[in-house]
Amino acid sequence: MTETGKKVALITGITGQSGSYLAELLLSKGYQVNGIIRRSSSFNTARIEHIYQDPHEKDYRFRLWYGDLSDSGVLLKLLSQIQPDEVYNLGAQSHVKVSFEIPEYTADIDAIGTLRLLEAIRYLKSSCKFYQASSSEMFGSSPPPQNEKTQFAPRSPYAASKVFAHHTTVNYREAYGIFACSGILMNHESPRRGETFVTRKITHAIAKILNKKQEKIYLGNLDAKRDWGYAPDFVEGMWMMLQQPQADDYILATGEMHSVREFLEEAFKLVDLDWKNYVETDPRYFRPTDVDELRGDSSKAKAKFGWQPKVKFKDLVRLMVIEDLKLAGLDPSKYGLEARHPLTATFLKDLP
Ligand code: NAP
Ligand code: F7E
Repeated sequence: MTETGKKVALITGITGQSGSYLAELLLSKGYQVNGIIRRSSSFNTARIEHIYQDPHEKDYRFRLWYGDLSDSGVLLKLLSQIQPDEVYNLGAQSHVKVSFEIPEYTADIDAIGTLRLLEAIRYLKSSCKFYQASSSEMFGSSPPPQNEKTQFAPRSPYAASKVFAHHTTVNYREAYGIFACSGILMNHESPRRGETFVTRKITHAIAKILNKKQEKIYLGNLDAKRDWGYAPDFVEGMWMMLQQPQADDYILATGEMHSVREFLEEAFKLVDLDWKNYVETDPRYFRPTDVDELRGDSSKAKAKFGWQPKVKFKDLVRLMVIEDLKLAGLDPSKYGLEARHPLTATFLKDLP
């Protein structure tokens, strides 16, 4: 708590898709939000520029600190300096395909990075609550529907690292009484999704195709099926987990499953194009092992704290296409689409 009674949050991965929405959500709830960012030779803060605040202000509501999940010393220092009430560990090398190319780095950040943070919390005897960004990728080859009891069967260095981080989170809860929750989240997307993840790659390409700046889109496995939800819905679930009387692990999911091919069909149809004329497969986008089917069962989160996603597949595709058209300077109404989808997140309208 700050002297003026604000709850204090610390977010790793604040520059990422979910970190940026979570920061907005916490600000709208009156938190002081602190985020760890990596030093980079060019700016990587585009997703949080709209909430940036001059660091010289007293009783600030938003501040960024340099750090890295590979650096135990800085994690210890920041935890003891910031004294957070809630820590959200969203930082990760989050790209599954890339994890096959840089497996050791992925494990260092996604697995050992989580251990470093939990160990710093334990060492400092901090009473903060801890959220771990676990992933449905951990289920790998276990068939759907996946729930909290489904066996983990990871199919990538990314997934194996997240399994380690999940078990470490549970262990630190049991061994040291830390209020540590593992949120096992199915894929969540948004207009802020990185452009190399398949949903955004498609909606981004559609805008470029319409602008005649791209002719084809090259993809890998079109048969993979995912449970795609909307990132702002999911960050609300993260926060809700930490407000419960006891720490626990929860799945967040929409319960719907669609293939990459279905995503293509739905997205191209919105701008009156046939996806088959624009898509080619390129072996470089296939993974040595992929996850075939993910469809989550989030009935525990619904029963315990009433979490339910507001945005399902069709609305998600539509709002991502609309936002990418706008970003490319195109008018969505030319395609019969509204200028802003009614379900697009607006956490900041309540900013105190
Ligand atoms: P994202 O957009 O890729 O963001 C990842 C964040 O982690 C970025 O802020 C990145 O910083 C930061 N990061 C990377 N390496 C780091 C390091 N060495 N030290 C500190 N921070 C580092 O991912 P996201 O989609 O927001 O996902 C957030 C978290 O949820 C991740 O842990 C991801 O694995 C997990 N997750 C995501 C999904 C999903 O579908 N989105 C589902 C389940 C779980 P830079 O900006 O500097 O790169
Ligand atoms: O792939 C197939 C690909 O990279 C989805 C991360 O946020 O969600 C994400 O991981 C599917 C896979 O997401 C391309 O093979 C086809 O089967 O968008 P993606 P992901 O691997 O599911 C989980 C839950 C996380 O935790 C991760 O952090 O789409 N696919 N063609 C392709 N995928 C990509 N990226 N690019 C293609 O060209």
